[in-house]
Amino acid sequence: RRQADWWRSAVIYQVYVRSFADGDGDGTGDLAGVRARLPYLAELGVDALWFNPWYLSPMKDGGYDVADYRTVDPAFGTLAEAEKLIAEARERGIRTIVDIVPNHVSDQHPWFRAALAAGPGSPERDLFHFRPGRGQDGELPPNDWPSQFVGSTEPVWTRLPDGDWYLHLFTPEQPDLNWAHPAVHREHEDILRFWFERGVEGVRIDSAALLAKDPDLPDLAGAPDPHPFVDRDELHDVYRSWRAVADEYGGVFVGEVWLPDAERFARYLRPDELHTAFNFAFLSCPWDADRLRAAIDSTLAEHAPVGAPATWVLCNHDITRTVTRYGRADTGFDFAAKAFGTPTDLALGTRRARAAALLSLALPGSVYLYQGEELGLPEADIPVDRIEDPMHHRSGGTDPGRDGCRVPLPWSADAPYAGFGSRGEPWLPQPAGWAEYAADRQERDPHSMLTLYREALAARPAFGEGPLTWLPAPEGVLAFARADGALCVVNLAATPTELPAHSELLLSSGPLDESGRLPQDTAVWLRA
Ligand code: TEU
Repeated sequence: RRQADWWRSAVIYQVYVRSFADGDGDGTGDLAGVRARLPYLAELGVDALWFNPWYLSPMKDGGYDVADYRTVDPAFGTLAEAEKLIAEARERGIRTIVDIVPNHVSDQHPWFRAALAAGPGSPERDLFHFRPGRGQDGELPPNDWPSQFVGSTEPVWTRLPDGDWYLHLFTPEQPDLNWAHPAVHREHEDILRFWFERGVEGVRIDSAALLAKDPDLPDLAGAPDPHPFVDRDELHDVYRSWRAVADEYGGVFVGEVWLPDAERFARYLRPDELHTAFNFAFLSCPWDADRLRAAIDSTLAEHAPVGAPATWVLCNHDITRTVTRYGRADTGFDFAAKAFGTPTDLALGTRRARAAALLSLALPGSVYLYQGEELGLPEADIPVDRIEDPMHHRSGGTDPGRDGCRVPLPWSADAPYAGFGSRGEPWLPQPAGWAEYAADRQERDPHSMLTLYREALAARPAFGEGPLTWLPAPEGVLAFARADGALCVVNLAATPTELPAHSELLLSSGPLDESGRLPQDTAVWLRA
């Protein structure tokens, strides 16, 4: 594989720093913790690490409220330590991807503080979206836009004592930047350079389809076309400029582009725009052979014309953990709208998650692996008085929010707090039984999720870079070959299925039956 094209088929591990590993023992994950666990990540076999925002932040939205992009939050470490981490990872052949949040900043960012101080009509306010309200006394928000937090019905406008309202698609502590202002463009290109110069090789772009706004900020009622804040054409000029910056450094982008329309999505992946974007198709796909095959086919079809590799995502820091999702009757349909107390069959979910891991790792393209997925962690029930996620608080308490997939990782079965930190209680409580998932225990277990992931990442090069060909298979069975002669078969049907004759078994997500057939919810990798 050409080094320059590493991102076309990489396995990228997502590090939610706050919950990954705690180096200083205060109960919050940090860069020291990540550095100490680099041997674990190298052993796992990942190609790159994507770090959720590690910048200075009041943490009103887990660091997606950035107060200063050029400072590492003191809870996580220092800039010097980030540079060390990037270099040490590279020595182990692991690349670093940082996360940029261009739609908004923290309300503690110097720009927003200056805008507040400067008052209505000031040039400082032009960097954001400040407007007078509607109604007799300006007491009504300037428009009817809905919150971009699933489950929240709160307004996206907040009124200041001076009468002005400001726009925030997420929380009030995350004011939206005005992308019609040239200073906003210059600042972000500088931020990209800042991190590329520190050895970063990739950048994730948060909420990548939301930044541009219609300057008139029209109501959504009346269905203005084009949409006033989703997928606007101006964005493509932004990403073309960013691409030119990335190309100077050989850096790559992955965009968080949530768009239902395949053709509109693919526009972000044109050769002079983003290299890749997250494909969330599996998150809303039920565990059903026909539906999965359709999701795979449409994903590959939408990427092919622009020549961009597909990406495969089973989970991230916003999504119900995979073993839990697959253990629920409504598997995958309702991944974002969460509910308390949904019945879950974890044994079933775990079997399916193991099969899904082999399925996604066998497909053409790159794969994102969210920390803890390799341990088969379930979604945790967080006691309501401990939930921090603003999504919960802004839903009026009806939505459990996303903390259930952000619980500090279990490293050692016999250590306090399952080896996360040592002195301080973890920032989110670990549920009973968490130590059973500890990495050190799974390392010694040939049937653990961790062992499966290690073996899969080691065997994955067998699939090569070539295209996918579907093979004839019974109802409920997915079978495909890749150009290099490796095969993947997944059985979702109740009846066990025969494996192709004269093939060598490379890896299996679970035991075959006594006649050597593949049982339900099991996947295998074979060499023809
Ligand atoms: O998420 C973007 C986004 O649109 C989310 O609201 C998403 O729809 C939701 O989390 C699904 O459950 C990104 C980040 O990934 C998220 O963590 C941030 O809260 C959000 O942007 C604001 O920066």
